[in-house]
Amino acid sequence: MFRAARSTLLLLTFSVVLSIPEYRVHAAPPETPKTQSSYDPWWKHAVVYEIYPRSFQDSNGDGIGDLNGITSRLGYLHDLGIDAIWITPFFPSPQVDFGYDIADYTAVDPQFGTMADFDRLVSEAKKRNIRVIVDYVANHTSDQNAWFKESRSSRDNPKRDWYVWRDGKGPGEPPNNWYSWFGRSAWTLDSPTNQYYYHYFYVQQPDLNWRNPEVQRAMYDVMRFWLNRGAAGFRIDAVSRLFEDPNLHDDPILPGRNAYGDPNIEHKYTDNLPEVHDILKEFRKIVDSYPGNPVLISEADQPNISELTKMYGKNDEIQLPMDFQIADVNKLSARDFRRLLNEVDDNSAGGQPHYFFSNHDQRRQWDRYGDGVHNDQIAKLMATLLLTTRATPQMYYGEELGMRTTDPVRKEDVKDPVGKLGWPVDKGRDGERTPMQWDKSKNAGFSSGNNLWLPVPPSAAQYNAKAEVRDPNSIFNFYKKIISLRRTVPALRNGDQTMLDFDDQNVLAYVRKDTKTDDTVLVVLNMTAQNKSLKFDLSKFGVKENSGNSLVPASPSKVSLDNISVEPFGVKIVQVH
Ligand code: TEU
Ligand code: CA
Repeated sequence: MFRAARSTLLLLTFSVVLSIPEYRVHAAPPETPKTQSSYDPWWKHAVVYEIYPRSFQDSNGDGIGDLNGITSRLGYLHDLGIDAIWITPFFPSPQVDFGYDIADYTAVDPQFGTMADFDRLVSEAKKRNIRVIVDYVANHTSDQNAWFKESRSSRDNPKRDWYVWRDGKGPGEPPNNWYSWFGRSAWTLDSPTNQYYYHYFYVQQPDLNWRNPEVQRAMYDVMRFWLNRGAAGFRIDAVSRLFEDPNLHDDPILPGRNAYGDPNIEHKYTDNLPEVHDILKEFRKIVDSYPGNPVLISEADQPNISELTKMYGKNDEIQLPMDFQIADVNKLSARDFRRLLNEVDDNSAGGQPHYFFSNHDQRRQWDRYGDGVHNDQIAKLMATLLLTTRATPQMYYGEELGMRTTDPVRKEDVKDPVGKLGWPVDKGRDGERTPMQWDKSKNAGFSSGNNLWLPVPPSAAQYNAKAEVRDPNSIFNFYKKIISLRRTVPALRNGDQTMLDFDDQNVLAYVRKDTKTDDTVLVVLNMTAQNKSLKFDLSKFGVKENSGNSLVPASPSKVSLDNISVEPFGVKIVQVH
C-alpha cells in the first residue's frame, strides 16, 4: 500500500561522502514537540521485557520455569535496567497452547506456583522499580474452562451464548469457510448438542462471544482482579480477533496454500471488525480507574499504519499497540526501517510508538537479521535501533544475550502443535522458546531437573548471562549501556526524533533532540558489511560545533561530524553541541 513520504518533515542538510555521493537539502517545517516529559506516564520511558515463564527459570526442578524462578532473577533484570516485565500466561491451563488456553482466569497454574508466589513476585519487583504486566487472553478460553463446559452442556444452558455456536450448513458441513489461524476449519462440531463452535486458534481454544454483555462483564472483572493484585497493566492477546461477522459471510480465498496445507485466506470477516474498538474503550476505562497509570499493550498484527493508528483511539484505547510492521522487516534495510519508524512516529493519533524484534511467536532476531558472520555486532546494532528511538521498547528474554532460534531436530520432539501440523515447513515456535541461558553449568542454570520441557541450545556454552555480565564487550553489556543512556541522556529519554533522509538503503541515521534542554544526539547505524565514512551537517538542529562526544563506542571520545567512520554493522551515538 501507499505510504506517505515524510521528506517534507526533515530538517537538515545531510550528505554522505565516499560511499554515497548524494547531497540533499530539505526545507524546515514548523516542529511540534512530541514529548511532554513532566506529564509523562511511566510506560513512555519504560523498557518492557517479555518473559515466557516456562523457559525463564525453574525453581523446583520439574524442568518448567515458574513464578518463583522469575522472582529469583529480578536482580539480573534490575541490573540490566528493565522497568517492566510482561509475563505470558501462568494461569491454570491444559497447556495445549502453553498457557494461551486458559481454564481459570483468576488463579495460578500449580506448575507455575501459587497466588502467594505471584503476590511475592509483584512486591519483590516493586522493590526494584520493576512493574509486572499480565497477559490478558480475551479472544478465547480453554475448552476446559468451566464457562465452556457449561456452555457446551446443552443448547439452553445459560452460558450457551458465551461462545459462538452455530448449526452446520448441512450434514458434516461447517457453518461457513472460515479457517483457524492454526490450521483447518475454524468450526468444530460438538456432537452432544450437534452444533459447531468457533475457534480462531486451536480446537481447544473456543472463542468467547464478545457480543454477550455477560461475557464482557466477566472479562472486565478479570482485569480488575489482576489490577487489584498489583498488575501494572495488560498485554492483550490477539485483540483484533474479538469479533466475527454475525452473518457468517465466507472469507475470500486467496491463491496458494499455507504451511498446514489449507488454502490461503483473507480473514476479512473474523479480524479487525470495528466493534473491537468499543471493547478497547471499555478496557481503557477500567485501567484508567486505577492509580499509577496502568498500561494496555495490544498484540495486534495490524497490516498497515492506518489500522495500527486506530488502536490508539483518541487516546482512549490502547496506549502501546505493538507495531508488527517494524518487527516484520526481517532484513537490514535502512530504507524500510526509516519509512516505518517515520510512519509510527508521525501517527495521527499522537500515540506512543511501541515495537520489538523478537517474541515467543517469532523467530529470534539473531537469526532473522544476522548474516552468519557478524551476528554479535548485528545484535548490538538491533539493540541500538530498539533502544534509541522515541518508541517504548519491548525486549524478549535472552535477546540481550544473543540467544538464537533452536528448532527441534525431529518431528517427534516438537511441542508446539502448529509445528507438528506444519512440519517440516513450519517447525512451530519451540525454537524461540528454549530455556534462558544463565550460565554454562547443567541445563545452563535454568533447572536442576533432568527432564526439561525444551532442551537447552548448544550456544549456551558461550552465550550465557554469567559470562556476558563479566565481559565488557558482550551483547549483554551493550544492552545495559544503551538502556542506561536511554535513561540518563535527556535527548534519548525525551527527545523528538528526526530521521535523516537520504537514499541510502543501508545507513540509518537520526537525531534525537530534547527541546527543553537542547540536548542533541545523533545515532548512526551502518547496516552493511562495509566501513562507511559519513559527513553530517546538523546546523539545522542548532548544532554549532563540528565535533561531538561519542557515547557509543566510548573511544575515541571525540568524533568529527565531517568524517564519522562506522565499521561494518557498527553504530555511533554522538552527543552534539
Ligand atoms: O498470538 C496471536 C496470533 O495471532 C499470532 O499468531 C500472531 O498473529 C503472529 O504471531 C504474528 O506473527 C497470540 C499468542 O501470542 C500466541 O502465542 C498464541 O498461540 C495465540 O495468541 C493464541 O492464543
Ligand atoms: Ca518449575
